[in-house]
Amino acid sequence: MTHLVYLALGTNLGDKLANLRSAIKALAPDVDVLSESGVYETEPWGFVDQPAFLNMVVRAQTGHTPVELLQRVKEIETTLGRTPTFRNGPRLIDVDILFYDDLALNAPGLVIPHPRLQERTFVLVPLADVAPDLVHPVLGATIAQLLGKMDLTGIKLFSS
Ligand code: PH2
Ligand code: MG
Ligand code: MG
Repeated sequence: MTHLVYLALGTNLGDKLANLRSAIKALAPDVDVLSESGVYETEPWGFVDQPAFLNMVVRAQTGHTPVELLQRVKEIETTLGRTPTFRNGPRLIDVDILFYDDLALNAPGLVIPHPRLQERTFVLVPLADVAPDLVHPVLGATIAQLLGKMDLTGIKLFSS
């Protein structure tokens, strides 16, 4: 049984583009990437006094359950060299599960869809590259509709 998932990637330390590439490479064979958004340079959100981020989104397939997928992405973050900081603080690599089929899950340590994606242009803009017509299973709006309400200052295409 394969499942369609969307993952958000973010990095603001070290060689950011290389961090994104390494994370995507490390997803195989557990997660089969079907398409990639552009890479966006984004102003830090939440805690502003830190370097700019690079953000992107991938659309992918996996045979893993949501919890297995979370364990796998956490392992990848650690293998790539992520060390604990603080909430919204700088990170070498962050891989977040945005959607898993049209599942709505609220488990300790794992909420799907990602509970804050609709507030974040650094997620919505790249997500709209790969899935503008995807309907958010809880909010009932498409990604393009969610993005339509947002102020797009502080985000620019870095590489497509
Ligand atoms: N991630 C955060 C907090 N703030 N800001 C930007 N621009 N991009 C991110 O990926 C990001 C952030 C926590 O995960
Ligand atoms: Mg995150
Ligand atoms: Mg995370």
